[in-house]
Amino acid sequence: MVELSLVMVKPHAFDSKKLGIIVSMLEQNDFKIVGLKSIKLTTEMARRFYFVHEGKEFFERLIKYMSSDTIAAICVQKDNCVADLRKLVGATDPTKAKVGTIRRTVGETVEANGVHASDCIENAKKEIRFFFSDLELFSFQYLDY
Ligand code: IDP
Ligand code: MG
Repeated sequence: MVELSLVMVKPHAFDSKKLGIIVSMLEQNDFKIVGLKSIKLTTEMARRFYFVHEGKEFFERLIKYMSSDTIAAICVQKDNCVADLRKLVGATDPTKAKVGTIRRTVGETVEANGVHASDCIENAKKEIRFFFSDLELFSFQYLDY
């Protein structure tokens, strides 16, 4: 089934010019880029995006980090997109991510692990809506709400 998912290029990866490598890896693995923008998150936006982690030990550091500099939001489309993207992105800790995954390639630490990827279809829809309007996505019909 055709699905959409959301990739976020984290601040250190964007700042160290890894956007191109990340987009290349996505395209080489059959993900179609259907929306792309770069913005700087406010702390309030970062809190909203990561609200499921509120209360965890790393939450405040994560919010500070994610709102510290420019990020890129990328909406991708593919069959089985959400699960395939998580596979291509790899484990949260880049040192544990398999060779050939995005996090193993561009990640530095657990926090600065290069990219975020949606973890399920429902969250993908919410996260895409967080960043993009219909007009900014040429495949918005797959969001079905
Ligand atoms: P995920 O990004 O692989 O889905 P989550 O558990 O959803 O991993 O955590 C969200 C983000 O929070 C991670 O990508 C990572 O940057 C950060 N994070 C998760 N666990 C830790 C930790 O133990 N220490 C520091 N940062 C963490
Ligand atoms: Mg997650």
